[in-house]
Amino acid sequence: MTGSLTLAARAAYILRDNSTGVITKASPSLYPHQWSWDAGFNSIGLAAVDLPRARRELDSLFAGQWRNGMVPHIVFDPAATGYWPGPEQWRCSRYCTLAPESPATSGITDPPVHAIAIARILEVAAAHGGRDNEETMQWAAGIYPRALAWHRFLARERADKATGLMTLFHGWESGTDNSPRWDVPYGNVVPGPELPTYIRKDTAHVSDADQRPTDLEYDRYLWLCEEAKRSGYDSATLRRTGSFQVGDVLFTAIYAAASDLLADLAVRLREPDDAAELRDYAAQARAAVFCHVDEASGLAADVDLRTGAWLRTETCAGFAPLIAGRAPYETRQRLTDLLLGERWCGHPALKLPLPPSTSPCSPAFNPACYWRGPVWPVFNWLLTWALRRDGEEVLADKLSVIAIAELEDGTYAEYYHPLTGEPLGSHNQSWTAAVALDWLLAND
Ligand code: 2M8
Repeated sequence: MTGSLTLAARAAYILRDNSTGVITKASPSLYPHQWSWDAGFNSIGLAAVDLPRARRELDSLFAGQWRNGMVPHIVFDPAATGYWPGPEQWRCSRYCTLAPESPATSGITDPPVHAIAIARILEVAAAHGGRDNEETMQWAAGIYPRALAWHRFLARERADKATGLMTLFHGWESGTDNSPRWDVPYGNVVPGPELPTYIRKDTAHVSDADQRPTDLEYDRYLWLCEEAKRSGYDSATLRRTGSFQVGDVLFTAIYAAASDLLADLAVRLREPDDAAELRDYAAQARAAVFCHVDEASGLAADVDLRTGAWLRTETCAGFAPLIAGRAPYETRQRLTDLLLGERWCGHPALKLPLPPSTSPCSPAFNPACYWRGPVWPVFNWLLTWALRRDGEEVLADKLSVIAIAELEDGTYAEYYHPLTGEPLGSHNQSWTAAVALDWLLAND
């Protein structure tokens, strides 16, 4: 018990230390700004220790929302240095009238976990009762129209007509940047001579540059930023011109789950038309995810929208139907068996039975490199949250206990080596601390 309280206290200190007073930096030096889906997870962790700060975290993120409803993937802290590409590369308000001038933001988006966060914050507040609950309900009513505009933006501008999946124009939009799920579509991204020269900053913040994406990958990342900028940050133009266009099953599943929760909030706020609209978004997104389950592997497959080809690399995104919710019984059963089986958590070489970002059986598995193999605590949280939501408490509890055991060294790393348990990437990563807080405290 003392052990878990010490671990929780350390996690709370990390979130305090990473706070600028306005935002929570995704990590102290590697990511000194506010990332969109990190902010969602961070607010969930903050709810366990400081409800007003949890609410402020989402408020400060939505201060960067664009006039078309898009929540950008980064809201920049004007005082922070040391991250590249920064606001001077994106220059969003210069290239698109829909971007706010202040705060400066990036021009792409991130997985829509925010309604999941709002629902979790409301749950924690309801358990407190009294004034905390009232204030949080008032806050939820205030942020709701912004969250609705965000979900409408995705339905309007990103739902692919052919597959129903959410379209991404940059691997960063998936949050799983260099995952091998994107290797084939990235092969189509050929940086032109206009690619600006640049100096990477990220590799200076990790103990070994091999834990980060390669220089070729960074050329492609920057090239896609240039493409987005040239399109005026416009989805319709990018559908014609973008050299990277994928339908992402995990992003779509998160959207389905979040739309359902936002619909529940709409009901509480007596907005039945909105609720019906959001349920419809959820149903369509969920159906798209279920339609892309690969018969042979049992995992969901992304789609390269430029060719229509399914992308079948065995990554943790393949468990998307479990996140989407309401999966048909057989799909759910097969996926949980797969999760616990030898290709995933049951692989004999793993230090702990937790899902790596790529299956150790895949030829693409690289255990020390970023999204190509390490275990990501934040993904484990999403999975345990979804399992618990669907009544799979026993499995959710079992995975949470193991996921906490991985964090016992107190480094709160960004990701962990699945074969040795070594902490990798950034240490004191906010979302790792945040999910630990939720696991350790919020279910008490
Ligand atoms: C990582 O991505 C950023 C680019 O957005 C980077 O490498 O510079 C990803 O893990 C992403 O999912 C995460 O939101 C971000 C901040 O933690 O870092």
